[in-house]
Amino acid sequence: MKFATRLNSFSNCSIVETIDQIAAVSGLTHVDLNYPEHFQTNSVEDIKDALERNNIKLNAIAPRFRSEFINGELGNSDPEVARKAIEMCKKSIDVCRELGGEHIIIWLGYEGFDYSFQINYAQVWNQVARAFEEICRYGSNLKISIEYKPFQPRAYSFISSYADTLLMVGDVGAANLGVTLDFCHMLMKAENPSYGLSLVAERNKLHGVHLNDGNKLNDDGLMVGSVNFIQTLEFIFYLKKYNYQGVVYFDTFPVREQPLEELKANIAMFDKLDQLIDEIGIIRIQSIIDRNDAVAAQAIMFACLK
Ligand SMILES: [Mn+2]
Repeated sequence: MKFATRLNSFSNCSIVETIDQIAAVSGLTHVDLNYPEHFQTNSVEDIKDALERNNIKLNAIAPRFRSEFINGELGNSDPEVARKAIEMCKKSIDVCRELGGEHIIIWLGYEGFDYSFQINYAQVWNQVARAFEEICRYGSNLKISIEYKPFQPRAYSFISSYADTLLMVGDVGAANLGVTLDFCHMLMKAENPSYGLSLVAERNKLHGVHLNDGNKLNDDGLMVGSVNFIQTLEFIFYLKKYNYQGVVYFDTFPVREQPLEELKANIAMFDKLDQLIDEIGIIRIQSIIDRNDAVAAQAIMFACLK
């Protein structure tokens, strides 16, 4: 499996120093970078050198929209601000190409609303769809994906679930547009993560995975498998079943934890669950699912506890 991790927890050093540090962790193969925030102190060239000398690949660039977009990004009612948001996505595409990456992950944190009667839903939907169309055309040789989140920082995110994300992907109709699923965001929406994964993967639209854990209503960013063990096991089962070839990015927030140790724990937990699935047997697990018997399904949990 290909692994990447969130870099913002390594806040006491530059991005180049962070890349040098995480490269020492066995199993870490990729990095994701935020644009423009990760390019403030190190140039694209510096980062390229750091990736090459550490034999680490760039996976994705994630545009990060700052406070000038506080009232919305691609769907902003001010055409100048909406244009700036598109241009930032295009600039992310340029940087991604320069660094040999293959993926742009767009989280529209400010796209949403807090009050009834605040926005024109249909108009904003069409504006956002047209913007994605333009971005996908510009980045036609890259995967472009939408990372949804149900709320935070807005009371209601405009794209908030796997269902409305798939609806947007369908309305845009670009072959390179897909979905990045964030496990915590799915829990916040009270989704069962594997159900969403299955619907997205069946349509060949699973571009990215952010793995982490949490206590449902907040984007906790806790270590993989630390809270929702069986749902994480099921999620990894479906990643294997659909032969997911993308990167698993640990979107966790070690605030008090030593970030390198936390990264190692995430990789170790993923590998352990992956191994448990193989030991129990993909065919046996599938045969249990096909019986549609909840009591029989507990055998999977028992097998993990052996
Ligand atoms: Mn995420």
